Amino acid sequence: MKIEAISIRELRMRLKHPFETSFGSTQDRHILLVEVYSDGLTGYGEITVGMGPYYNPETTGTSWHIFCDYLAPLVIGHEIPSPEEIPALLNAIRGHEMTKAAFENAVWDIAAQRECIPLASLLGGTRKEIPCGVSLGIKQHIEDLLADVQRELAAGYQRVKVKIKPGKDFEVAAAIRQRFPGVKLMVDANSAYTLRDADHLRRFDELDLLMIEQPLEWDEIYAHAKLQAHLATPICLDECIHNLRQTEAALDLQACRIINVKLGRVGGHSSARSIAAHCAARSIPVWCGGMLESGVGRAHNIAMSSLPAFTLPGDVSASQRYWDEDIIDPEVEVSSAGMIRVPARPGLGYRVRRDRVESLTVRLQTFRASALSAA
Ligand code: OSB
Ligand code: MG
Repeated sequence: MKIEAISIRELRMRLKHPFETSFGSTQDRHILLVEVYSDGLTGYGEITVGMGPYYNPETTGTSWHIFCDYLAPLVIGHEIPSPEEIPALLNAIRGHEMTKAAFENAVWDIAAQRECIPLASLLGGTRKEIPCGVSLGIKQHIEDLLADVQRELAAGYQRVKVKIKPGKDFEVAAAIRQRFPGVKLMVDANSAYTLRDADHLRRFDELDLLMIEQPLEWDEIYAHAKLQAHLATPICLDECIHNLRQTEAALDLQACRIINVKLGRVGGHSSARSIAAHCAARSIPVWCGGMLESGVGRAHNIAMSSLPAFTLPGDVSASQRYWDEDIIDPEVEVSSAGMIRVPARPGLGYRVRRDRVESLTVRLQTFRASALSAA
């Protein structure tokens, strides 16, 4: 397919509630949407970046810059045989995985529309519905968090993840375990600890957690191997994993027993699929993480989660947990059994609400193949 035009736009959307992690609190989201045009079709991707460089090094500002000044000129007017060729095409750009992922994923959306099949099927997905968990932010008062857990379990969610940070960790998880003895529970530290905290982290072994997510530094695989040898609780890596090579290294080093796959962090569907397949071959469970996405990013997460390797409930949950009004129709809904139905319509399987997208847009840049060749 020929990349005839591409655009990047920034939308402002406000989360219903602030979301706090060990690296900070977010409520106002600056959503970057990418649209790719080819053969009369439009594909959508979302750059799942945060406003500041706190989860990973990318920011809204760097994504805009890399997309407009480096990525768009590299791909505009190109004939792309298959979306799987895109990582090689973008290889010259080091890092900036979230920025590259949005473009690649939009091309996957077009490829699925061309074949008139759901994106999930094109990726090799087999699940008709996916199991869902929730990620709960840090709360000032433990009673508020316990009420959150109560509400999400009543809504049907199958597992609960709580954010932790030094000073708000063991007691928080212990209180949830005590109040909800049977709940599938895990914690996510977002890199808030170091190996010096190994004995402290070992206390979590009492709490029968599914896993502890990314306890140590965001770029440090080896220290996680030392920590995993010290803990009974499985470590799940999030921030550390950007590609298949790092996945192989982490598994060879026994730095974790579970991997959180995020489409943005690993650079798009091709990379995510290769990581998932590698983990499945080594009997390592994977699940789909979230980045407080709009409906577009969420729809891509649902398609990826339909792959057979995704055996654990992910952080993919209902639109209404985040937004008063999403930008897709229908919104993502979760059944009382805690499942999301994988759409059977072609492409992403949700209609992007153009009118709503336009009204939320604060900046827009478009690149056209014709304009480029005329210049
Ligand atoms: O570490 O999984 C994370 C949100 C922003 C940045 C990092 C993370 C998260 C979440 C939210 O946990 C998951 C969601 O989208 O609900
Ligand atoms: Mg995480």
